Amino acid sequence: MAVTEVQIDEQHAGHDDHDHEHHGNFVTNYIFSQDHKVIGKQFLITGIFWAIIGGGLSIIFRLQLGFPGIELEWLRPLLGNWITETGQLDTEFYLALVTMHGTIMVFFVLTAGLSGTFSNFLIPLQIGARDMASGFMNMLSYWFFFLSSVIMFISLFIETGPAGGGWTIYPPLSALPQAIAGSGLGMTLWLVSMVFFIASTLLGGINYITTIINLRTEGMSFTRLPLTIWAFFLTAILGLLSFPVLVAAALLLVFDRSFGTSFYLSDIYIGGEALPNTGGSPVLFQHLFWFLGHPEVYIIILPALGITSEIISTNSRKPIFGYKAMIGSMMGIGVLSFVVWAHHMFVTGMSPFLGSIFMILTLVIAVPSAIKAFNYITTLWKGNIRFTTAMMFSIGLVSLFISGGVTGIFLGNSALDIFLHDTYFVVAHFHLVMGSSAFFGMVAGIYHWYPKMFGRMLDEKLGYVHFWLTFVGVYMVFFPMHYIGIAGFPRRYYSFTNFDAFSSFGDLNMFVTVAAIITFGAQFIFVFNFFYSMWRGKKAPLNPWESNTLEWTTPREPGHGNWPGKIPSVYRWPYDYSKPGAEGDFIPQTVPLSQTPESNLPHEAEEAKEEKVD
Ligand code: HEM
Ligand SMILES: [Cu+2]
Repeated sequence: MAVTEVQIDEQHAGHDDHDHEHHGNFVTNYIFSQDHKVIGKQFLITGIFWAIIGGGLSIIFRLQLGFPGIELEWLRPLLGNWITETGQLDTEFYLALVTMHGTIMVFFVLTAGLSGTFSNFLIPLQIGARDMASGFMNMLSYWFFFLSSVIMFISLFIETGPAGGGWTIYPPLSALPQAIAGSGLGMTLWLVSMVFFIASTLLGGINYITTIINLRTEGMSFTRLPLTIWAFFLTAILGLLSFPVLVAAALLLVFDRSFGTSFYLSDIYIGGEALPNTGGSPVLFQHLFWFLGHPEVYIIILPALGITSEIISTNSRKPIFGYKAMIGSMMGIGVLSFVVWAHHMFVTGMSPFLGSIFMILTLVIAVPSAIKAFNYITTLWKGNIRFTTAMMFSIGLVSLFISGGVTGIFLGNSALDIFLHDTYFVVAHFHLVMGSSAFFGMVAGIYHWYPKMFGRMLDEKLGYVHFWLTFVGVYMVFFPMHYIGIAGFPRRYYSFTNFDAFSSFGDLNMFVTVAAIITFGAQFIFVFNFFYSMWRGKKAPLNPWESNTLEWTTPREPGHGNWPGKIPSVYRWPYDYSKPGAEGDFIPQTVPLSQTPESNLPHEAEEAKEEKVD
């Protein structure tokens, strides 16, 4: 199937002498499109929509944390009965807000919005393919995500409210519909939505892997792939191996909820009455959840790291430092990410011996993570740095990844974690290392590839303002959380003012809330820039960042099939920047070695002799 399709496209593209598709109608071109570029943009726009919702929800619960008991009557038109008669935020709705914020950010924004966007958009363009292996599956992948989004969105508006058991949906809270309001229909919709979401991820992942293995253009060996592609490739493999386990966990949860089984339930008393369930274990759920959950955090960060590699190298005008070490460390992270999950469960009463095994494995992950951080810094070192907005966000990512990674080493020690678990210290850790870093990677990617996506440039001045407000903002929001966390401030509490011990946290919490509002507000500068530039931005030159990779050899707005004529062949790796002896400071991948004798390294001179150029 795929083969014939590709051939047809080849012919079609040969005749196509202008940039736009000239057949199909609006629906097939922009809605049910099978073109990877359109699908990538669909993921992006849906992701931006969810980021605004997810961010907005966090502002509502931050208001309660920063100003306990604050009067929120003005939100009644939006939240209805979730504002109590006395004008405060409902306690159970607070839990629903935290749950939905986490779910939306982790899955809809930083998985679908990040990986979905850039894997789709960049894989064919950077490996030199006309499209994904299966355009149809790719389209399904987006529409499953869309369906999942619609269901999750509906759950925000039902009478009993959305799921409220945390983004990790631990039973028994999630298993007993009578537990809290959100454990009823809201939880059911959460589960249904996630099953569609996982189907979407798997369809996408299979496609990414197949495309990267089979459809690379001539000369594009694995050791000539840009690191973005390596990152998307490994991410897709992680997703394919881990998401099905979440389906299993969810399915058993559905059985417990609706069909009277006891996989996760045992010895539960409600109002003095014992429930009939015996023999199950809520800890089983945690094992299944985190077997996905931990790889998931790397599914989120790896694409962002790949994007960063590409942007930092291009804008340092230097080859990426340690290309093979970067690939090796991503593989190392990938393998290790499957054997550390129980570090989220040190306090479940596991044997200290088992805990120490997971502790050692967890701390080993710090090694490949540190290799990546060092390689970014050594790439920057003595580079001829161009501070584009994308570059600023990429350097910002490196900073955030290090700041957040360091506290992972604290948490990875089981003895320390018993004290820190479920405090704001954990919240600080993962918001820096995953939340903010991956968000920075995503935004960097948008600034860098926007010219390819929309044929126009984003405004760089607005970009700078956006960067500085966001960079300072996220540190102001998440850094103080370490202090209140170490002091014992717990996560997922509606109210902390009832305890004397916690009364001293008021000031920092207020500071964090104000910073969060400013940081969230700053994102609208970006949203404006994004939509305004689509119509009014400066027209993009063909290769605005003077980059080596293949996507910049396509027309300004590539049509279906990406290259009007033959797909270009590739003769070198993508990081020939500032090569000694070369004329310019970059040599695109499409320039044969035999044309650059002045800059070839000895082994390249050998290769050049055998090179077939067409
Ligand atoms: C040096 C590497 C890292 C180590 C040793 C580490 C260790 C840990 C540990 C032990 C916890 C559990 C804390 C607790 O709940 O008590 C944790 C939580 C978490 N980590 Fe990391 N981490 C590292 C890097 C990362 C990275 C790179 C990401 C994401 C990209 C990440 C995302 C998370 C998330 C999302 C949670 C909290 C999940 C939740 O309870 O809701 N971590 N980390
Ligand atoms: Cu983990």
